[in-house]
Amino acid sequence: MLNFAIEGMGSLCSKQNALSDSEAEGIAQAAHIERQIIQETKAEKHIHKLLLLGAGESGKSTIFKQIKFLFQTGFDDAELRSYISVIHANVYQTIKMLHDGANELAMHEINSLKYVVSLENKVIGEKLSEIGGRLDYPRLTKELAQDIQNLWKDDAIQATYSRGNVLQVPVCAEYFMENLQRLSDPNYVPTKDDILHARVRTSGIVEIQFSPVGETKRSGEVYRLYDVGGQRNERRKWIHLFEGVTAVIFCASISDYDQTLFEDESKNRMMEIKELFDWVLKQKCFEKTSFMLFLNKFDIFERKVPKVPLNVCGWFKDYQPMASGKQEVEHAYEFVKKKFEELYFQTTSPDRVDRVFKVYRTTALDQKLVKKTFKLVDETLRRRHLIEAGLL
Ligand SMILES: Nc1nc2c(ncn2[C@@H]2O[C@H](COP(=O)(O)OP(=O)(O)O)[C@@H](O)[C@H]2O)c(=O)[nH]1
Ligand SMILES: [Mg+2]
Repeated sequence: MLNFAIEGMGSLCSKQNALSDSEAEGIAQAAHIERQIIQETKAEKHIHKLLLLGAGESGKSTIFKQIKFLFQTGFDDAELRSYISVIHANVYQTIKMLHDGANELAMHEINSLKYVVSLENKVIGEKLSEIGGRLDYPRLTKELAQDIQNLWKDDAIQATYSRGNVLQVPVCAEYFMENLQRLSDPNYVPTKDDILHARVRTSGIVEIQFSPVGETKRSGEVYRLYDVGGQRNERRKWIHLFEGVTAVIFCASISDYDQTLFEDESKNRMMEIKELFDWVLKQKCFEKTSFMLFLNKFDIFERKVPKVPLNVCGWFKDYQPMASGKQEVEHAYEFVKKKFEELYFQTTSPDRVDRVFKVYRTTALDQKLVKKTFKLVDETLRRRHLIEAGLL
């Protein structure tokens, strides 16, 4: 409309030659702004909106960081350094959790002696527990790192760590505990792996725009990926993002089948994931949205399956172990995958072509795998785009 009006005025001007310089300048400016809006709207249409959804600690932010490393500029020096305090906080919180957890188990468990911290580490433990409870943590000095390392190696703490599923010990615990000397170096700068392991509970919404880089050229598609907080109190913020979404990347941490929720310790995490996935699938806004299901934390799943039977989780209670070793892991994985597929096909009939559903086995820490997975996601979405446009 505005375009038409401006053009019309333009021809009128040339005929009558009656506009002042400032009026002409105003008109030219309006036309410029209008052209920009049209261009931007066109460009926006090319941008596919991708939403990372899933429960807390499912790996959403790790995938988001990987995208930043893989298809964007990565983290500059200041950003890397901003993770020092996060990583040190992870260390302090972990050691406090293990120390206090050991005390708790020593008091209430039948076989309680193995959770009693040795005499030589008792004082250190109390000191570290006090530090871990502060709002502000001190710098991680070499001396403190040594204390933490000594306590970490205590048999009682190790016994407690093996009960991590009931204590909410973060999955990054072991990684950081094994790197304490490096983390406490006065010139320490976090590495890529440190950043990927660092755990911050996301609050609010962050976004990143990217285009997956092909082997030789850039993909034509541009994606805008949104990361959100996963805990229950964060989920009401999600709704604002639900319009016009090309695909939801739903992260499900499949190693959580024997764990309870951070925000409600009476609830099994896998049951929460099931309900959440079902709820997301049923959202009206997502009727034509594709679903990329990332069955994440496969590395932990693989280590857990031989030790903890899948049927400890109510959703998997009909699971029958079949083999041992690698074969059993595959069997268990296929079972879990099938459960998610069944859930999907309860809400979406298999003959529906307006919604694409793909399942990927992921370990969000594995950069090569994430890159490969995103290329597959990109291919699927591009194909879908062409079909929609009637070109395939
Ligand atoms: N071992 C392992 N750890 C993972 C994986 N994905 C995420 N993590 C870790 O799990 C923790 C929570 O991940 P995060 O991405 O913050 O979860 P979010 O709450 O969904 O954003 C972080 O410490 C990550 O490093 C994975 O596939 N394997
Ligand atoms: Mg997060």
